[in-house]
Amino acid sequence: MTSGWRGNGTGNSGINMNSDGVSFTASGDGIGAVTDLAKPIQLEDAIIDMVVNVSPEFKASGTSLQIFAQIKGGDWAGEWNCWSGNELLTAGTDTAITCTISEGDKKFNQLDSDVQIGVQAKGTPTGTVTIKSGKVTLKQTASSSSSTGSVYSANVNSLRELADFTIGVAVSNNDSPTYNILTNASEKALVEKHFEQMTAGNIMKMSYLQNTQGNFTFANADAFVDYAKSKNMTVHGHALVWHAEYQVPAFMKSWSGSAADFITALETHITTVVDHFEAKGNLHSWDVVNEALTDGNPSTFRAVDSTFYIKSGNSAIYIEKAFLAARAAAPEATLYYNDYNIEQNGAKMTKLEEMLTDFKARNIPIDGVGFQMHVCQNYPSASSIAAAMKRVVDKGLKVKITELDVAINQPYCDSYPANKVSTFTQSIALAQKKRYCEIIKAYIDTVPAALRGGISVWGTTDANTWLNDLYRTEFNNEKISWPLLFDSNYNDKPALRGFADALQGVACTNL
Ligand code: 9MR
Repeated sequence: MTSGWRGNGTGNSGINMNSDGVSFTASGDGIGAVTDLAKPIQLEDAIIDMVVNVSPEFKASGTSLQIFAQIKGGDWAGEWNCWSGNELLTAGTDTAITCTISEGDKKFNQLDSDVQIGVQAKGTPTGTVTIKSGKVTLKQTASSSSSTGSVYSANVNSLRELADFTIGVAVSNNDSPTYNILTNASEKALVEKHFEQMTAGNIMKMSYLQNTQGNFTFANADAFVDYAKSKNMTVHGHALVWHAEYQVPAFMKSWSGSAADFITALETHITTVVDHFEAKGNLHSWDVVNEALTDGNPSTFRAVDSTFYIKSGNSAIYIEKAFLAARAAAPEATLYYNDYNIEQNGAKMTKLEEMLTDFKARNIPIDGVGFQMHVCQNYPSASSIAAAMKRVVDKGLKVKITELDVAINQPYCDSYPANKVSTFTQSIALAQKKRYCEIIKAYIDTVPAALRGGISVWGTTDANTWLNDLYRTEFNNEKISWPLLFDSNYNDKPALRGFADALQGVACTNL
């Protein structure tokens, strides 16, 4: 834990926060460490679990610890009955202690005040106490579709502060009037609190930037990138070249000139766009080519459904040309090839590996692979994900998770619709928490720090995910994919806690 805690108690000499936890010197009765849970917070009947480690001096002093919760301001009412006696503690050994917050008058369901929770020494202590981890489990269900107003708190002050690699999120600008990051205060608040990098969900794709040949329209993307910059966030550029029908400019689709001129037009797009955003100063990475491989076995370069392949003279040469143009325009930027399903470690990864080997042999500049990671709740396994990432790591290339989401319902997941989930129950929310944790853990365990390009989630809340749009018919217009870290009302989901647990080295559980 590196932030969010402070000392409490008269004469507290302060706390020490490092990767080991939060420590304080127990120099007197009531000395301890606390952290805030922001209102509104329904803490009544919540369980606070902590893992603590006390020094031999503390143990020898015979004193106890007390987890407590306290409503800030006013008369600072609190829960003080949670004793962890000295006999429960072993010097130098991690020990779990717990407290159920319970007050008859329910004043811990707070709308008006923040609540602080923490642990303090009682009696005449000496020595030090380290809080290795802390968890708050709220009583109410974690249903994100509930309209009861119940709110889950993942107790994460800021996700980005827990990670030593970049934590990002895809957001909209004018492609979604409702969820526009520039006008929706809730989007802004959430993005600014938890993330340090934004990816444009759509507006930096080709047709948004050069719909007609030679006519570049940067205003929307500029506003997006400038906003990020004003909040000290970087932008991950997405995507310079993508075959998907809806965003390939018409002039490219209907290209009737030579293949060589088509490649030149493609290079012009890349050079103009990368040059433009280089000048901003907060865009240092690009998805240069997106989804150029098929899902077949064996996988091949996409052909019949790719304007780029066809107009390049039925050739995949456009891929290397794109990387060369991007590198020329941005010598320092990190250049990624980005794709989906490669985490399943199959034929597609084999084809990708082949391309990486070939690029390396011929000095085609590429720095890493973007794993989109639109995954199911139960597939692929964390070990398959790790194995696929290792294949990229073994090439000495960076791995960035670029579009993470974990679908509860998805037509290609879990025998849908036979196993369709109709209600996002607490147990499903907690299973998703564990799944997020295991994915992040697989990434941390597999990708060495120097090769971590970071992790971005593909959207903020369950209300605004591409899955709801794409599968509108299958989902009968309901928003039932529930794939993200925040519910439709911008509240934390257990998934956020799972993400944080992995970052903090806490075991992945569905508790
Ligand atoms: O989130 C994007 C959605 O709003 C668009 O309609 C869609 C177009 O196909 O693209 C979505 O983002 C995709 C991303 O650009 C590339 N990887 C897959 C993403 C989900 O489809």
